[in-house]
Amino acid sequence: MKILDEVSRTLNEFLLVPSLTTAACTPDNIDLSAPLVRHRVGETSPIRIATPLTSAIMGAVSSPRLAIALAQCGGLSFVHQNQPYAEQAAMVEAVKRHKAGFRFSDINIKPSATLGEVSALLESAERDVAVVTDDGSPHGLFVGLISTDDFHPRRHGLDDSVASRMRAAADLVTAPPSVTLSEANTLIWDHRLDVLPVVDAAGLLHSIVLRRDYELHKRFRNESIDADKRFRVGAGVNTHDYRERIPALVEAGADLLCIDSSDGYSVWQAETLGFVRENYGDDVRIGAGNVVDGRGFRYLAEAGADFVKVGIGGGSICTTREQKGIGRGQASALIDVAAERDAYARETGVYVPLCCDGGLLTDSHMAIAFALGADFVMLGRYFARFDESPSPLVHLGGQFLKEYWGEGSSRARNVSRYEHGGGSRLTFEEGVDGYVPYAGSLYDNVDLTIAKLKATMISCGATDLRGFHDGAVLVPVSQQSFLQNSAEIRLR
Ligand code: MZP
Repeated sequence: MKILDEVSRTLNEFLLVPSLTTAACTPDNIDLSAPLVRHRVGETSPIRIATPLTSAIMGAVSSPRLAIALAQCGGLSFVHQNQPYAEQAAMVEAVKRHKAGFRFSDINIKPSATLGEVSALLESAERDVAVVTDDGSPHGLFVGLISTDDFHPRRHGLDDSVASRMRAAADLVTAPPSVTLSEANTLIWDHRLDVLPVVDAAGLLHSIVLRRDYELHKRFRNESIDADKRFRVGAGVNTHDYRERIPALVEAGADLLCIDSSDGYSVWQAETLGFVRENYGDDVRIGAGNVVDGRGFRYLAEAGADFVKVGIGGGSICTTREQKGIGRGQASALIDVAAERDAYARETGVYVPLCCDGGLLTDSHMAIAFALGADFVMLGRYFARFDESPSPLVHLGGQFLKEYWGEGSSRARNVSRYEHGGGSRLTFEEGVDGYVPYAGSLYDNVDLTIAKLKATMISCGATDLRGFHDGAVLVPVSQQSFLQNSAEIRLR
């Protein structure tokens, strides 16, 4: 027997102490991009995401709709594996079928060009967006966006609030294709529009023009897309049917795989990783987990894992700690595993990224996780609350709620994740089936989370996540100061 010389700590038990904020620390200058897969130290990871958020490998969370929305915001979803592999592969295909992003035109377009001419130009060049460089008006420059095929707000990454602003604008003012870009600009500014719908003679939406400083412009630069202009998507696999499931997912176009297990420190995971390396070399990328200490990390890293997922028992719907007495506070687990990741990188010259999975209940928990060394985070409860998650929206006791259930609950019966040696039966539950407060659109909430993470990094004098971790000064909070952190308690 061995008893660790520490207390198991959660993310809630730490605060960040600010460091010097320099002139370089502005929101636009902060880089939240993260490596997803192993790479040589000093080189760039072959798969990176612009926003370090991934969605949990859960039936209540990661559907094609959520995967597309999250990819549009720069993150990545892992489609769940608790279903026949043909159905999971179909979900991956559904994400990959959508054409991603906007192709920006480098054609120099004059403000005197009509909307109809610009549209034809873009169509022939197979581009979606024209940046108009000078319209000579006192209002300055603007970006003209002309969609060359049917305009769908979702397909073009517009969230609900933007789509409704667009509908409101269409009630207010529209322009025919004969209008010049310069005239369109004047209309935009006179009517204070974000978007100007261009409507043809039959009254059908033909294209739209965006105001120059339109925030959408930035979002498209962040989208998680492949070289072939498809949204990127990940998929969960298990250690049982991987010989059939992995080829099906690879064929469907999955960009990244992850072994989905509540306890990843097992020979079965090494075997699954071995299967991938043997059959695909480095062409297929696969993460493993979950582990909570350096031993688990090293075992999986040496077995070839592309990233390692950290966290046992911390998930919001998880009862593993009560049922089996297994787990570790998420902060303690991260501190231990991040130290091992860095030691492994020094010894081998190979960096294996860490994913902090489970129990991230607030945006500040995410900030603490990054400060403690997570490269990216995986979230279940967070995404389950949004419009885009597949779970039903219900109205109970005057409140809007979304259903959310654990993979170890009787509802999910994810036996391949919660193997108890009971064959295809779930011998006992390790998760609950409940509700989370409905929180609206993923797009709006991810924007808010990004704004908060950037604000934290600014206070800590960091401009990227690695610098944030390296320079972070953290302090454990006492029970008393923990209580004082709550404004509600201070106000009593
Ligand atoms: P959270 O974001 O809801 O706190 O946690 C999500 C994570 O909890 C998942 O990514 C997974 O690792 C874990 N999970 C999923 N189902 C269960 C369960 O039924 C669970 N116990 O712990």
